[in-house]
Amino acid sequence: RDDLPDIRRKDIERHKDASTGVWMTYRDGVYDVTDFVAEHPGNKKILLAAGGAVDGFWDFYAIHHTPHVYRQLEELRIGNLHPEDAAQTPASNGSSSKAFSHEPRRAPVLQVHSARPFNAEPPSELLVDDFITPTTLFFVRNHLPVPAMVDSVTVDGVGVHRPVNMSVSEMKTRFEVITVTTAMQCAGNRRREMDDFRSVKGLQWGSAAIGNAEWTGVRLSDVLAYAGVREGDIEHVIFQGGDSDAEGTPYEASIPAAIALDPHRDVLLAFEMNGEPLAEDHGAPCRVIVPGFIGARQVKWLRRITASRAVSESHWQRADYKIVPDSFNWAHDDISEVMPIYEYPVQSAICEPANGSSLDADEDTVVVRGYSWSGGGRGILGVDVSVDEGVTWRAARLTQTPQGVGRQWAWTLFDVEAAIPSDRRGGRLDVMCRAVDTAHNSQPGDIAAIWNQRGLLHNACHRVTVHVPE
Ligand code: HEM
Ligand code: MTE
Ligand code: MO
Repeated sequence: RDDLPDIRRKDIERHKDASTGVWMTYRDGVYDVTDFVAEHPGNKKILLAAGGAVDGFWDFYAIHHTPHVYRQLEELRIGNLHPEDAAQTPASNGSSSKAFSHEPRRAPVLQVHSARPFNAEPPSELLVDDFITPTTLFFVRNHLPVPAMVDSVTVDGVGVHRPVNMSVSEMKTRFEVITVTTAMQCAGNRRREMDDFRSVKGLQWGSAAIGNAEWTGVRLSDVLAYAGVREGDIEHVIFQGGDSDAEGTPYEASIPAAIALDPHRDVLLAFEMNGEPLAEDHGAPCRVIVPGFIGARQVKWLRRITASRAVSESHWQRADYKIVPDSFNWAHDDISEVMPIYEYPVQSAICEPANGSSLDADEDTVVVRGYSWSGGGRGILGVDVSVDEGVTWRAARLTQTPQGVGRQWAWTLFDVEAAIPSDRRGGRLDVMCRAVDTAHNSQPGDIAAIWNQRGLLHNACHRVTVHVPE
């Protein structure tokens, strides 16, 4: 960037707090992040690099190595590191290789958003081929490196008069083992579309950060009852993962006690997915499954369960996974006061035809296939598809499995064959879908109504644009 001044390392080192402004470097760029610190999605961690280089930190927090983050960083650029200092900056030291020594092999078909920690989703066309998503196609959302094997789960906290420390094989002998089919969706699913509308911060997920699987395990309510935990004593149940950040802070999340203690909510300590022991990326040997909730509460590599009067103190519970409206001011408003997201609202998306694809030349109809789902155990009543900008809608055929009122945890697949309007020949066709759940909630028509700073819960009406040959 020739238009910007050269800045000496000594000057940068003098800018490490609010009084002087906070500067940092990445490669040979100098950035003023003073105003960005409060809204940084990774919270105050950014200050570890104040007055210095982020390169070494980003070895570990490699989620930053995406075009999306680089673009946001460039907006903060104020200069170039003076060539003499740049020559002396040690390259990144590779300190992360030890932290990432437990990463498993992954299916090459997955589209990778971040290699370290690993975040990937399948091509959405493949998602609708199976009602039960094959494990190798199931999206992976890791905030941190995959940990070394966790060997047991402990239960402690308020009201626990029988402390528990058990391995998976002990769980199997002590409690009833059940299998529950439920979809799991990341709260960031479809974020890329929201970002296209107006920039948001976070991984650029397409529409396949969702999957539907059979989970086998024991009921959390049984385990809590065994430990002596009773409703009324606690408000929340906290789950701690075996994965931790560069400073040793583990992944953690919590759910309301009323959900955790209710056997009808089917909250599981799961050790199998689709009839096989859990894969490493999905939380082996044991993870929490909270049907109808966003993925972030379903803690993988489960190590500790704590009965508590308050929500988890973790970054992911207190500062992330919250709907932050436009008007929220990061410097003055308190993010911990904002309600954490638990249940997912009603969602649907078209997987076939794929956005941007071309239809077959000799067809006069288009087959539209996709998924729909709603959180909180609400089922799907119907999915409609439109090929004329929403003027008329056609009901799709649904594939679903009956699970009982209020416990419709699995997703619903849909398909419909629609006639291609003749005036679309040789041009573009927009295909839209919208679902209605059993509480008669429907999807918002446009993104503007639900846009939020972190790009979460994007469930506005989905649209794909395809090319129609002559
Ligand atoms: C997350 C930007 C520096 C630690 C993020 C995200 C962005 C971002 C956009 C969201 C990423 C996503 O979810 O896709 C920046 C910028 C920086 C910076 C522009 C400028 C210098 C740092 C530093 C650290 C750090 C120095 C650590 C020492 C984190 C962490 C997260 C994060 C822990 C959360 C990751 C997660 O949700 O799993 N940052 N960051 N960041 N950042 Fe930074
Ligand atoms: N549990 C731990 N320990 N660490 C994590 O990073 N990610 C959460 C959740 N559980 C996470 C975790 C998020 S945000 C989601 S969407 C789901 O796991 C994804 O589960 P999957 O990777 O099995 O698809
Ligand atoms: Mo997530």
